[in-house]
Amino acid sequence: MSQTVSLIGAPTDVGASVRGAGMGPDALRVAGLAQALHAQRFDVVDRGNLAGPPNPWQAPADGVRHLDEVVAWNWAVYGAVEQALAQGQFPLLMGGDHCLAIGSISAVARHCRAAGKQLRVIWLDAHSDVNTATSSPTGNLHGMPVSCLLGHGPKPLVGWSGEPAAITPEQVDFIGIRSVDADEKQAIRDLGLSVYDMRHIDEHGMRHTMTEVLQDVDENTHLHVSFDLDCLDPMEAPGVGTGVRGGPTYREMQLCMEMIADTGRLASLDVVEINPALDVRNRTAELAVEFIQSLFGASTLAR
Ligand code: Z70
Ligand code: MN
Ligand code: MN
Ligand code: MN
Repeated sequence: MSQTVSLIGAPTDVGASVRGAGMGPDALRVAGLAQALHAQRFDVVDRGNLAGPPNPWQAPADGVRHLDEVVAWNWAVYGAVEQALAQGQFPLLMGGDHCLAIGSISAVARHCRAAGKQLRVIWLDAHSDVNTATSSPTGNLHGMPVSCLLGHGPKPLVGWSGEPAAITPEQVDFIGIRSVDADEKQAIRDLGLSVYDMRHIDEHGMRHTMTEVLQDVDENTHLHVSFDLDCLDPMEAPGVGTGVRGGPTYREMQLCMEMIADTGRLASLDVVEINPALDVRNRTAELAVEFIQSLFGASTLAR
């Protein structure tokens, strides 16, 4: 019986610094995501787009922008991911901005606890997304999802997994990081987070980096990948709101995806921060589809 992939669209940019990521789900559909997975012999169910409030485009209140809207969208995401997992399907969240990982990973964490699985999160990003309401220079919640999941975010966004924290610092590894705010640097040290920044990748290579990240993945591991497209170098992926130069190349990212696929333990995925308003002929969404194919086991020589 082949695995069913559940595509969940969350068309919003309420947590972002730039408008446009709300068009991400349709950009992925236009780029042929469902057809690509189907060609790899997966069953694909497109659940369509979730509904939620519009972006009010307000200044921060108590250090965060659009808290009510971010809660509403994440609540919808939480429900859809929970439902897909309960039905034995693979939830693939199509964002939307990265604040949506709060709902997605909270649902995954609850599922893992009930199923006795060991959750591991791989955070592919240019940014470390570990700001809090007090540390954030912008108030944008797409810069805070990791803190929320670790139990340090604004109260309405914490505790959704049924525990005070959805994940512990040991459960997450960051790959490709090259933009970290001053207070985030302190938080990374205080929390002991595993950050494989671009210098690490330059010095040790993607192969060595991913070997280290994946070394204790076993049969009982549920691997969740949270893929922010701005992880890539903007030369490869121009359609993102906050591109930072100096990211992984196409080849490095392909190897990263292939090595994750080789574990056979990938069980849920977020694809976020694609901004079609800033893209060039849907290149970034098409690139995302290629990487997703690799994550799902496509390789040059295997059938
Ligand atoms: C900055 C902040 C961020 C994504 C930008 C930027 C965070 N550290 N995350 N784009 N995906 O505002 O907190
Ligand atoms: Mn991010
Ligand atoms: Mn980012
Ligand atoms: Mn680790």
